[in-house]
Parts: sequence; C-alpha cells; structure tokens
Amino acid sequence: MSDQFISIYQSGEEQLLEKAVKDGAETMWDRKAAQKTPCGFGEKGVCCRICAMGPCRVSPVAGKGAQKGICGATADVIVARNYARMVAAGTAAHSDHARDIAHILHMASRDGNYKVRDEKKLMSLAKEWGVNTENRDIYEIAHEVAEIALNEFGKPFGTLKFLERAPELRQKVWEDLQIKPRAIDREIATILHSTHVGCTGDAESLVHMSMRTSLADGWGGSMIGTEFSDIIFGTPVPRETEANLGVLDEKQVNIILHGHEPSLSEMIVMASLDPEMQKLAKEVGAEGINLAGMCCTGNEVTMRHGVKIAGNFYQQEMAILTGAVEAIIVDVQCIFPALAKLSDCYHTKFITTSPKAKITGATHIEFHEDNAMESAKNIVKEAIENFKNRKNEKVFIPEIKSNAVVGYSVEAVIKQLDKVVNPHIDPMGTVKPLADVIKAGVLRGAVGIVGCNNPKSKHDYSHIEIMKKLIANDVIVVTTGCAAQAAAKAGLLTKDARKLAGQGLATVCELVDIPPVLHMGSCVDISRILTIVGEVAKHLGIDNSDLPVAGIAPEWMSEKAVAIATYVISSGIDTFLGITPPVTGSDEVVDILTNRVENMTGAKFFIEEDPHALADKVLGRIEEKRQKLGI
Ligand code: SF4
Ligand code: WCC
Ligand code: FE2
Repeated sequence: MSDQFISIYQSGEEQLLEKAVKDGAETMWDRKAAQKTPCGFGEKGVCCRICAMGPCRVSPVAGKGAQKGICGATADVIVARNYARMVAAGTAAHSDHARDIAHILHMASRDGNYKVRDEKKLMSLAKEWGVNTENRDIYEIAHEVAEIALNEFGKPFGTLKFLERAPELRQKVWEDLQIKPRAIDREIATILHSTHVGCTGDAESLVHMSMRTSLADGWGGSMIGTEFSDIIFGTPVPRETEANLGVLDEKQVNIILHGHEPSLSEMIVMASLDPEMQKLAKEVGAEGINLAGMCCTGNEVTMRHGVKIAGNFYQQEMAILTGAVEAIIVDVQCIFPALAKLSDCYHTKFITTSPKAKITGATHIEFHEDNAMESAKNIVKEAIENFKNRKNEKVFIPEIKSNAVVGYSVEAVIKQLDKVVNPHIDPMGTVKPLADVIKAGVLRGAVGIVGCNNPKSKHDYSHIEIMKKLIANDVIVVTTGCAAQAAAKAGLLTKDARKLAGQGLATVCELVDIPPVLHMGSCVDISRILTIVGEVAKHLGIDNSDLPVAGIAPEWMSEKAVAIATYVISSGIDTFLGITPPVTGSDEVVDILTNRVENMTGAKFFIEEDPHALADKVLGRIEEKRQKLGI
C-alpha cells in the first residue's frame, strides 16, 4: 500500500496538540477530560427534562430503581421521546438551510449577485412541478418554482412533492404506513407537540412519527437544499482538489470557510477573486488569498470551484492551532463555540455571519443576501487586514495533504456511465450500466458512507477502515459530509485508489473513469444518494429495500445524523451506526429500531462500534439481499 493511503494516520495532529499545550490553547480533548465519565442516564437516553416536575431519570434496568418519571413515562417513552426530538432538530437544521436557499432563488436576478446557473435543472424542475415555461423569462420561472418550494414548508394540504420521485413501490410503503410527510414545518411542529409533556406515551408511535418527520428532511428539506443550490450555483462536475491541513499556505492570507450554506461561501469565493481584494492582499505582504473549506461548506465550494479542503469537523480547532489562519468564517451548524476562545490564543479572527448562529466572543459581521457581494468583501477584507498580525513564530502547518477528485452529482455519475454505453443498443443518460454491473455481480453492491467525526472514535479511522474493506470487496462507495473529507485526506478519492479495490470494482472504475469512492457532496446532498438509489431501483422495477445497498454513519455525532439515519431507513435502506445512539435504556426502542422496523420499511438499524465487524456485517447483508433478489 502506498504511503498516500496511510497518511491519514499521520496527519500532524499529534504535533498540533503538543503545540496547543505549548501555546496554552484549550482543545476538545481538555474539555473531554474535564467531563470525566459521561452520564450513564444520558448515554442510555433515560433522562427526561421535558417538564418542570422533573428532571426525571429512570433506571435503564427493568425491575430495578425508579421505573417511571413523575408523570408515569416509562424508559420506553422517555427514550423514544428523546429520539424523536433529535430527529426533529436534525430535520429542522437541514430544512431551515434549504428554506434560505429557496429564498435566494426567489431573489435571483439577471443582474444581481445570485443568478440561475443551471437552467436545464430549473426547467426540468419547473416541468416536474407543472410550472408553465412557455414564452416566459427564466427568472420568472425561477421565482415561481422557488415559491412552490417555499410553500412546501407550510402548505396546509397534501404531501411533499419530491416524494413522487421515489420508486412507486416505496411510495406505496409510505402510503400504507401513513408516513408521507405533509408540510416540512408541520412535521417538525407536530413531533414537538407530540413529545410535549402529557402527549404521546407510546414508543412505537413515536418512532413512527419520527420516520414521517425524517422523510420531510430527506425528501423535503435536504432535497430542496441540493436541487436549489445546483440551480443557483451550478450542478457539480468532477474536479480535482487537495485535502488536509497542508493546503494552508504560509505565504498567503488563509481563510477557512466553515459551516453549511453555499449562499455565503459562494460569495466569499467570488469576493476573494476580485482584483481589489487581490491587490489588498499584496499590499499587506501576502502572495494572495488562499481559501480552504471545512465541513459541508467545504464540500459545497470544493465541488463547485475546486476550493481546497482544510479538513473535517474534528479539525476545526486544528486549523486555528496552525497559527496560520487569518480568519475562520462560519455561518450555521457544526461550529464549536470554543473557536472564539481558541482564536484569542492566535491572531485568527473568528467571524460569525448568521443571526441564527451568533457566538459569544466572535466577531459578528452579518451577511445580508440582498447585499451579498458587499457583505462578502467586507468579511474578506477583515481577513486580509489581519495578515499583518500573524506571528510567524507561532506558525506550524503540517505538511500533509492528498489529491482528490470531488463533485460526483447524480448527473455527473450518469455522464461517466455513458462512457460504457453503446448508443446503438442502449439509451444514453441512464443508470442502466450501474444496474447492470450490480446485477451481474461485478459490483456486489453500493454503500453510502456519511457523517461526522466523534471523539469516541479515533479520528477518521472508522471511516477509512470501512471504506477500504468495502471497496476491496467490490462494493462501490459514495460519500458525503465529513466522511467524504476523511476519504479525500486518505487519498481514496483518487483514480489511483483503484489499487485498493477488488477486481470487479477496479475494472468498473477503469472503464467508467472514476475513483472507487465517489464524493457526492455535503450532508444535504445525501438526497443525491436517495435519488441514485431510487433510479437504480426504478430501472430494475424493484424497491430500494430489495437492492444490495446500505448506509453507514461510522463516526456520527449530530442530531442531523439521527434525522438522516431515520430517513434512510424509512427509504428502505439499511443503516449501520458506528456510534451507539442514546436509546439503549429501552429494550423496546432498541427492538423497534434494530428489528421490528424492518417489517414496516424493509430496512433496519445495525449498531456496531468495531469498524471491521461493521464492514463484515454490511457485506453479509449485501449478500443476503443479492440472494433474495436471485442475482
Ligand atoms: Fe419527568 Fe414526565 Fe416531566 Fe419527563 S415529562 S420530566 S418524565 S414528569
Ligand atoms: Ni455533516 Fe457531521 Fe460534518 Fe456536521 S458537516 S460534522 S453534521 S458530517
Ligand atoms: Fe453538514
């Protein structure tokens, strides 16, 4: 195995942590140590503080200790209620992001900052939603489409429009289970209502409701987030980039873009290219402006502009510890409040931009979409002017980075697949070649690996071990979020990584000209994975749950991940969690999630903290599915 593929375990993190001690900087590890042993009640999900008669914590062991909260809620009810609220919060985060993006399309104009970049996608969505496109200005169409999307959040009647994109068999499952989400906000509000003190007191009902709410994320908020970002900023195509802290450049103004919504980061990318900004950078003695991304913002700008990836969730503190970052610009989600104090140890400016995520101690420069370019320039200017405050003796940039190819939207994957289509025999522009190789067994299956980092697991270790094992066994991997950035840093997003693939997958990669692990974008872009799985199922005339596919969140930590895992299950795709969710205080809830839910949705949860055992279970399950399908 070449060094490139093991570099992930020598990424300079240890040196940076030593540097932190020397610089008197506090990191997550100090705070983790201060937490001592985590609360066993919280860990098992049996702590309730939903009303002021409590907090109540009940025993996770039947027949021993307090078995009920003051209101009589059992461990089953408390665990299920807490789970449902995680799903609600995750769904709210993805969907509120999507709402902002839909608003941006609604304000897009020919001479404004935000334009329509993918007209084809807009027109096809307009057609899908029955919007008249004849003899109309493209922006008029865009505004109507945006308004329909905005109504998906609060419409009083009907169910979500994007559900109709799923295979018919899947829609029937949802229909029979009565879990087709209605308006997005409504599902979130309903579940908050139902989990209020004195409402739902039945675990199965709470899981059932959680499924409906989560589908409002996957086939609602997240899908709107993806589709509308593509329309406004362009549908990603494969492009090359680099990943890891080594992309920071001592000679340039380093700006980290961290957070989620492309509306801000796209403008920062544009602003940094502005000759006026470039000139300013030279004036302060820098060679230029170096943007580097983190978390989903990192994914959004890398797949549309090739902006380099500084790292994933766990590395946000590391980036500041390099002492080489002039500014870390954030909007919403996955941002450590600790960055404010940490930035104070260096010259780094920690700039918050969203009224939804202000942080004490940060410099708040509010980003206004209606004045986007000017706001972005002001933010970039702050960073440039801060270059002169950098203390060279405090700079240490680990010299580690890997090449990566990013940006495999569904459209881009299909375009690659066209390379093996004989147009005299088969149609172009479909997933047929993918379905064919899965059917033939050249690929045993396809797996989505997604999600965060979590200090409960060695940084990126589970992501990478699982990916390597799956591709070695001819399972193609698609990836998003921080998992995708782990793959990028490990060199798995290169065509070279074919060497690590089994013979079948290596051959497919060769013919179709792709890496064995495909970067599909940010966390909301898991909707791209739902789309491609659905397309393959439709092509074969079967349901998602029949396919040899699975979802894995090896190092997840956020409520968004719980919402995602739940909509993936509800979409008929098995989901493997590498971190145990706080549900083990209820045998009933564990039984529903890891067993009974399969009778409802055709898929279930697997919880396995050992990455190698997890990969084996995935492979076993894939073979089971193949056998059932008779392929
Ligand atoms: Fe206790 Fe019930 Fe109130 Fe929860 S809702 S804090 S279990 S009394
Ligand atoms: Ni999505 Fe997890 Fe990263 Fe945040 S950016 S840390 S939810 S995977
Ligand atoms: Fe994310």
